[in-house]
Amino acid sequence: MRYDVLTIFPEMIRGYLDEGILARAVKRNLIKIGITDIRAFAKGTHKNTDDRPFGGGDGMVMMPDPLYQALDSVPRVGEESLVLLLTPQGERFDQAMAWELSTREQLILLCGRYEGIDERIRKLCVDRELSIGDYVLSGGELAALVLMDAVSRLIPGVLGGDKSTQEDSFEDGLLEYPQYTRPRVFMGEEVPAILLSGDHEKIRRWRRVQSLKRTLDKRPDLLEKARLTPQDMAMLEELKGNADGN
Ligand code: 4HQ
Repeated sequence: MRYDVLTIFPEMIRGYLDEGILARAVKRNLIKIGITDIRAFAKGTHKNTDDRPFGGGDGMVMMPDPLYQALDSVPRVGEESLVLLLTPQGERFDQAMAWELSTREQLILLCGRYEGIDERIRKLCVDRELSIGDYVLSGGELAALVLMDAVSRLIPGVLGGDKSTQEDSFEDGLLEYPQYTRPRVFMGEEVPAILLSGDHEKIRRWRRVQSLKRTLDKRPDLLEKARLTPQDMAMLEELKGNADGN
């Protein structure tokens, strides 16, 4: 996977990518990340990338020319490259979309600032508009980082073992079961005895029940899309029967 991020704040992207899972993935050549400074394509002594909106009103709009030139400067790899714009108006980014995007050869991420970008860039250059959630960010940079993080961990080899990807939250559409590590007693709170039993089949079942309980309790909306076995369904019916099942 190759990502190209277009931004007027390249340091914001670099800072995050210098550490952690993504940095390791870059070192191992599992992903490549190009950062393009939109300001490098701005003209005039002030190198402006934004201007006042036609028709008046508050705020500034990113000018089309620097964005167009910046996009034009990005080398296209393969036939599978996509230009994505991060915007609250986009389709909601979720785990299913992360899987879908992870099969692309190249993702070009356009990060807007201010009130957004000139509409003609959207029309001429953008393949898909994505939103990471219903809130307003100060720019698309954090959204681009969120997307790159979620997509990269689905690329084989980016996480340690391949299995952890599958077992993680959302891969079956359920929330994670509770986790414990040493010590066995912390502030008087004990680790559930079953986890110390060594009975792996019992532990597996306990964890599944915990995942189902949590999802029912905290995010019942997720159950509609979850991948559930007949046993899961039966367990859910039982859990729903309990007044306030804990
Ligand atoms: N933005 N998901 C960029 C967002 C956003 C979101 C606000 C993006 C401002 C200029 N991006 N503009 N939510 O809030 O992706």
